[in-house]
Amino acid sequence: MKPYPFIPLRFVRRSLDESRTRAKAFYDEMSRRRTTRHFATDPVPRELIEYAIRTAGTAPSGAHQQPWTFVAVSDLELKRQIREAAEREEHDFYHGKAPREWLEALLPLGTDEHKPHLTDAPWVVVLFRHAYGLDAEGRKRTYYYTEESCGIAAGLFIAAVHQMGLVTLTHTPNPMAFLRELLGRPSNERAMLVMPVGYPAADAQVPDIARKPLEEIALWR
Ligand code: IYR
Repeated sequence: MKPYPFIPLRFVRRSLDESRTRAKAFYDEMSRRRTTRHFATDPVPRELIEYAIRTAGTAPSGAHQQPWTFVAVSDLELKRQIREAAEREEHDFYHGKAPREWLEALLPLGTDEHKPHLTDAPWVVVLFRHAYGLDAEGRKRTYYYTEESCGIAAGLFIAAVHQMGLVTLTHTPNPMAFLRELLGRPSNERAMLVMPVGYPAADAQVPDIARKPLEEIALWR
């Protein structure tokens, strides 16, 4: 492949004061983000979902291969099909397939096989990871660090959703191969995360949990 042409970096150098203010404001905003399983059915305009996906698409990726597709589902019938298939898989997960240790780890969060958020939320966004590339002739092209790249993109998506005043939930049906079929995606794509997006229900609840403080997650050498 040919080298890309290089262009000057557009960069705004901020004063330290401004950086401090922005750093704190962004952290304060992100620290208010919570994952809830209780969604309102209130509609959300597609424009907002487009911005969240655009933001996700700004993620850095291995060799700039951008190995992601976001399928945004608002069609109620399709959401019903996703929910039905997910609940079937989850039922098996919670009733026999999951190792005891895994179920014990989930116990405090109170999750189960019922996934009403998949039909309550106005949007269900499914992130597909491209395990490899496919060119126009159907030849495979190796992609690099696709898990990391899609993980970063998902993080930016979640931040964007929060920033615009909506909530999302990272749902991982297990297994999730049914999504590729249901959403008609090609053989190189693997469903990675299902993210309902919308407003929280008026009576939405969240577990009373705390995040690890800085001292526990950072080391300075
Ligand atoms: N996929 C299941 C189980 C589950 C697993 C983890 I790790 C979670 O943090 C939460 C749920 C489900 O979505 O219920």
